[in-house]
Amino acid sequence: MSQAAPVPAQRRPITAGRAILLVLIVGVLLVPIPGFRTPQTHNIVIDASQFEFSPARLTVNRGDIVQVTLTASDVVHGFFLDGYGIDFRVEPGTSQEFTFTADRSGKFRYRCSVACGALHPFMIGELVVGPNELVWRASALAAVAVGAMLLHARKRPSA
Ligand SMILES: [Cu+2]
Repeated sequence: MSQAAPVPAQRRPITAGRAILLVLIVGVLLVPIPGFRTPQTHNIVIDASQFEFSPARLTVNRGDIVQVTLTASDVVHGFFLDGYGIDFRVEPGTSQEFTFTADRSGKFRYRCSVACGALHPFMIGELVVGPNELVWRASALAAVAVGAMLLHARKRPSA
């Protein structure tokens, strides 16, 4: 009887698939994503007038610090930001400054909170808080993982 040769400790060969997976993971973790930086500070002047805010749309990333200088160019106006509980009032010719951290992703309306005339209910703006870089990287990593699992499952011979 011949003894079976001992099976050598398995060395996992680096296959092309594994190499590609490794490159993808490193890429997802390290490649800079255009448009994303560490949290920024935005200095924004918002002018309120009958019956609009200027600008009427703000776009920031989650985690950014937003420093607002609110001015009113005709009558008394207010600035109420949904979801953030921010409400300020500004007299014409003066300014009101406030700062907040955009710590919630999504779209939030800001509206005038002082009855300033006939079209006051339509005095609305929008704050868009995009997801931050960490969310994008985590999503991309999850996508790579799912892709790798699907490929692996496909390669396996069915029992
Ligand atoms: Cu108003």
